[in-house]
This record gives sequence, C-alpha cells and structure tokens, in this order.
Amino acid sequence: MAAAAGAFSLREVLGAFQAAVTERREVLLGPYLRGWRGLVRFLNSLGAIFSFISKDAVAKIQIMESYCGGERQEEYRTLQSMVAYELASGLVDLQRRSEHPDSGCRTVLRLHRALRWLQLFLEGLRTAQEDSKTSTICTDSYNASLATYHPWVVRKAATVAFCALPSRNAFLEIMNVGTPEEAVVMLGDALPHISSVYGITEELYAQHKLLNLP
Ligand code: 1Q0
Repeated sequence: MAAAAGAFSLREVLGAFQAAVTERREVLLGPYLRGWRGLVRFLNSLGAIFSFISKDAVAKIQIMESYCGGERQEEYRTLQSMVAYELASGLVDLQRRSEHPDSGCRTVLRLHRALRWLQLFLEGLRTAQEDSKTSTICTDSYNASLATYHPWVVRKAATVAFCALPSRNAFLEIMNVGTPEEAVVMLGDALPHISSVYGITEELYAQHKLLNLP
C-alpha cells in the first residue's frame, strides 16, 4: 500500500539524512534537524509512554534550530562550520557544564549518540527474523550504544518503554513505506546514509576531542 498524500512516511525522514551530506562530506544542519523532527513525530505516534524520550529530543532539536535561525546562522550551516566557530569563540564548555551549558557542540553530541542507536536498531530490524520482537532489537541496540551514557533510572525507564513496541511486522507497517518486505528494502537503502552522517560526525568530533563533552 502506498503512503497516502500527506501521511507520515519514514522514507522522507530517512531522505533528510541523505540530503544532509554534501559532496565535500559536510553535514548540513538543516536537513539533519529535519530528519530528527520526523523521527520524533514517528516516536510520538507510538504512544505517550515514549514522551519522556521525545521531550528530550525536541528540547535538543529546538536549541539547535534557534542557532540555525539566529544571528550567527551562517556559522551554523554545517556541523563543520559550527564546530570551528564555537571552538574559536570559546563557546564550548570542555570540562564542566557551566558558562555555555547548551553549546551546539554538546547538544549535537547527544543526538549523535542517539543516531548510533538508530543505526543499530534499524540494522537489527532489517536483518531480524520475521517473528523477532522489536522490543528485544531495541533493547539490544540501546544497550550497545546510548545506555553507556545514561544513569540507571533512565536506562530502567527506557527499557520499560521498549516493551510497549509493536511486533516487527506491525512496526514495519506503521513506517508507512509499503509492505514489510518493501520497508526492509527501504531500510537497506537508507542505512548507508545514516552511517555516513554518523561516521563523518564521529570523525569530526574525535579530531577536535569533543566526544566526551559534559
Ligand atoms: C522506537 C523506540 C525509541 C527508542 C529511543 C531510544 C532512545 C532512548 C533514550 C532515552 C532518553 C531519555 C531521556 C533523557 C536523556 C538525556 O539525559 C540524554 C542526555 O542529555 P543531557 O542533556 O542530559 O546530557 N539525552 C539523550 O541521550 C538524547 C536522547 C535522544 C533520543 C532520541 C530518540 C528519537 C527516536 C526516534 C524514534 C525512531 C524510531 C525508529 C524507526 C525508524 C524507522 C525508519
């Protein structure tokens, strides 16, 4: 079944991550944040139990959108220009969150870590057996990525919420890209783009020693 006009389709969301990478391997913040907005919309459609996750994601997206639409918007066109600008201007708290608690660099780092979860989750979803549990795929991906950075209480709440996820086939269907088989194909096409955004960001942050920003 094709997605109805105006209906939510994850194809567009994943397309945003594709559009985020330029030929010069820069990451454009506009499409990057659009991709996140779409993911949050999808998360909200899964139920109120996920709202503590989407609230945090939205707060971070909003911080970034305000930079991207603000006075220094040229500096926030790409991830590369943002890192260069914030570091050169002393706008990043490197040791302790104090004067610049919401720098673009630390805010994107949180989304970047979540993107690793997404990459693992989608890969798990794509390659799992038909009768696999989405909650298991999600928990495994989370434990192998984001969980490292979360305190016990957040890990507990996240794991409880994951139990509310629908079965793998139902999940593939609500992605609204056609049959589960078509969704699997779409995931195979989309994943290299997400991996590319993830890899470029990881390299940039490693280069500037930003991977542990408080
Ligand atoms: C489908 C299930 C979604 C599961 C999402 C997994 C992430 C769990 C994260 C739990 C985070 C809880 C709230 C707060 C955390 C913050 O402390 C933490 C650090 O920030 P800070 O400022 O305190 O240092 N924040 C984060 O780690 C950011 C977390 C952002 C999570 C964004 C998840 C967006 C998910 C979208 C759903 C995608 C569904 C995938 C299907 C796509 C299919 C093509």
